[in-house]
Amino acid sequence: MINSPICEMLGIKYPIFQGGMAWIADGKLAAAVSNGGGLGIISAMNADAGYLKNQIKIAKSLTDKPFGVNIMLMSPHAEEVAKIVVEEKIAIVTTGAGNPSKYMREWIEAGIVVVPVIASVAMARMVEKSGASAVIAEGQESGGHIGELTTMSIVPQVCSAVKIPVIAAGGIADGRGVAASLMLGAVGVQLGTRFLVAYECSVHQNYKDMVLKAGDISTVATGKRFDASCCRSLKNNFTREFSKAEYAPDATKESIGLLGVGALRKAAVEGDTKNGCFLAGQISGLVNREQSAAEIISEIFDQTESLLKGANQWVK
Ligand code: TUI
Repeated sequence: MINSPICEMLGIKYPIFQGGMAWIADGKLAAAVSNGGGLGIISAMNADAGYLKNQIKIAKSLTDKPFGVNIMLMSPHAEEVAKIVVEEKIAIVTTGAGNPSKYMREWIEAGIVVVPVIASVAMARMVEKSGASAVIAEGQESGGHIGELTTMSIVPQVCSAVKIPVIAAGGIADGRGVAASLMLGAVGVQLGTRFLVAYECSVHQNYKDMVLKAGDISTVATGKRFDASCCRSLKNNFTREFSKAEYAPDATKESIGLLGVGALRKAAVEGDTKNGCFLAGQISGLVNREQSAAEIISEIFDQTESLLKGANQWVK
């Protein structure tokens, strides 16, 4: 049995979070992960309060275990969904793609456990000061919006810089990744890509098939030229067109920003393999099988346990 301080803090069996994947992480997936002993997370993505309320209702109808909500701070509806998590008495909030400090007082006063996703030591220190209970240190192996550092580099540096517990994210899909994360000093992990192919994940089947077929070099990070919105996704016609436009001499941050509008929906809802943006992590090549969320979690932690039990083979 693998157990860590984050399990007691959040009331979960296994120290694993499901990533708050926009257009993908809905109430049904979150409930399945929480029922499997992890922490399911609903993505508030760029939707309004009504969408989030409905997904919370669905999750509450499917599980009595704790689950979280991820607030994407670049969302135009961030202010209103920040209020909904208080009203709905959500136990855990994770944040992404920005600095959550302006909301933290209100959330902490409401008794919410706040766990920001950060991509640098500076941001980890800042959110610790603002009262975060833990941080998710995310490496650039992740799908979606990413920072500069790799998981191998960011996790130990954040662990050395802050006193609060650190969760590792980016490039983790099995027990080897979990065991390695624990060795780097993390007390838990967050996985997105592997849960994308869970039976309970409602994303379009074409999206799942793209991940299942992907290999080690199937993803690309676009948006580096205008560094505010670097994003990792599976290579396809959309990423090729995006890269061409990004490096055109007359490209601007604004013109590039507009190209991505609607592309996540096209991928996740319509399964448009040509024009959709299929956010996925570099570990996609290891994700080859559809399973239930509970099976994914128990398989990962069985493997973690046997690896850690065998670890002293290296100590002579
Ligand atoms: O946020 C993510 N992943 C994402 S966000 C996204 S974009 C989107 N989502 C929904 C609808 C429409 C668009 C796709 N994937 N991961 C967490 C994460 N946060 N990674 C990196 C960061 C981050 C970056 C900068 C956190 C803090 C930060 O601070 C910036 C600053 O102010 O210095």
